[in-house]
Amino acid sequence: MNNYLAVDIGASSGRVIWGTLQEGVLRLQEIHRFNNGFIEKEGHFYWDIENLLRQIIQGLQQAKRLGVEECTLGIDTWAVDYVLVGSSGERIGEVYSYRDPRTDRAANLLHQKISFQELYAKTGIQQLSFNTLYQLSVHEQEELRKAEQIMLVPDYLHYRLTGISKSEVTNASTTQMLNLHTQDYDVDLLALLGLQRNQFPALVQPGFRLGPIREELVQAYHLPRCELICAATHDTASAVLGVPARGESWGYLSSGTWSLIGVERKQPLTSHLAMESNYTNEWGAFGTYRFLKNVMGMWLIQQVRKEYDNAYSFAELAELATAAEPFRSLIPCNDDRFLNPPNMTEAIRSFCAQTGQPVPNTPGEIARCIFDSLALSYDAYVREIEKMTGENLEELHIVGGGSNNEFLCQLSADLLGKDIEAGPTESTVLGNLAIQMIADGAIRDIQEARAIIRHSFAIRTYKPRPVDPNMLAEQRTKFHSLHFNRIN
Ligand code: LRH
Repeated sequence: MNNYLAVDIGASSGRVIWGTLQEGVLRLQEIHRFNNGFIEKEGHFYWDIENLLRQIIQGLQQAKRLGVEECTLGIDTWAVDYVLVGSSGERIGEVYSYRDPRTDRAANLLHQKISFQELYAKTGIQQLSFNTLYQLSVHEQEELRKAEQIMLVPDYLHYRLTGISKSEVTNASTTQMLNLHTQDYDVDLLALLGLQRNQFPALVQPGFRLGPIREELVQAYHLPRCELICAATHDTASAVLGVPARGESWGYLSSGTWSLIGVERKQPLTSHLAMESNYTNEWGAFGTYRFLKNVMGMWLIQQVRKEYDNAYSFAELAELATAAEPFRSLIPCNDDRFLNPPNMTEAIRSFCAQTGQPVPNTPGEIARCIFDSLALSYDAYVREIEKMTGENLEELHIVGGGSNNEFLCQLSADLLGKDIEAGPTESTVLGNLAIQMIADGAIRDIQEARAIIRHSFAIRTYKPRPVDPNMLAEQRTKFHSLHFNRIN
């Protein structure tokens, strides 16, 4: 029996999970969990990359204590953020978080040199203020000049563990610097930033065998013998691989800090409407594209929960929301004001006040406002995706931590009038492991992996309940009018 380890690091926590495949059943064991989050220093936000490395090492040590002598290992993290590496392999400067305010005006400035239309035609990537392209455009010139290599976070973790630097495509596509036509970094875009192609490692596909963990690390930390295999290193790419879908016409909602809502396609979709409505075409494993929309997801409730000093669990907040008056006040979840406000509860309340809506006061009212707004976003975007692709989505899968939120799953099913299949919560880890298992021949292909996931984990179906059509039309109109800005 082979041992597969997945390191999955999100914006708020990371895990090391041990996966095994026995008689066609995939089993997971969480062997290490740690917190993640950005550190604030003088008005800027950074990741603690050294701590992430330490935590991976600790997870590997724990695996060894549990009897794992040999394994493969795949790493996935959130997208877009990067590390600059100097000529002797040293890290240059801090690793900025994508929620750092330095990019507030970066897109506007860059669009004076190249229009968003041109950028979209090249890359098919949505405009998010924090795409790597925009981040690099405002990065300290001095540091950039010294950077021999620019690596995205998981590529850098690979590099530190193996000494090998590659640029894995699923995550690289989120830089907004890959050209859909040449299938490589776009040298003209790089030139706009004063960068060169050789500052970025060679692109590789998920499943690429990077090699063993460096011997000195194995010896110094008593690690198991581990071969690193590139997972789909963008967590959303892994999450979509882990969707237990059947057939062709399904959509997904990967629900974590972000809600990523979309479809898997064999071709990118860069129509005028897709561009205007700001849909993205992130690259997936096996030559697929994730045509999706980012929705400011559980981040909204995570922040509110912190502001109540974690006095309520997520389940309690959902329960309080259930008891609160429905559709009393709504927010445009994707508005930049909610990206990283000093206080989320206040940002929500002041938006409601400014727009003449009742101001939510209690935790239940705030949570209800967030969940109603999220469900209306899902409803609007699924319908928009169906319109743009010309396909009716027969199944909508909610995967990730948010698939545990019964209230939100049921509300989304009701508004959409569609069955929702919720689970597994661990789809990102499962997608990460699936790539390793396919790479070593234990699983034939992604269809087989999805079938295995489907029968290895509990999946719950939410059937839509009847909804008053007038109420639905009214709320949809209200939601639409709040999202006045098309680039959201
Ligand atoms: C989700 C995610 C998402 C990106 C964002 C930066 O964790 O990777 O797909 O847009 O973080």
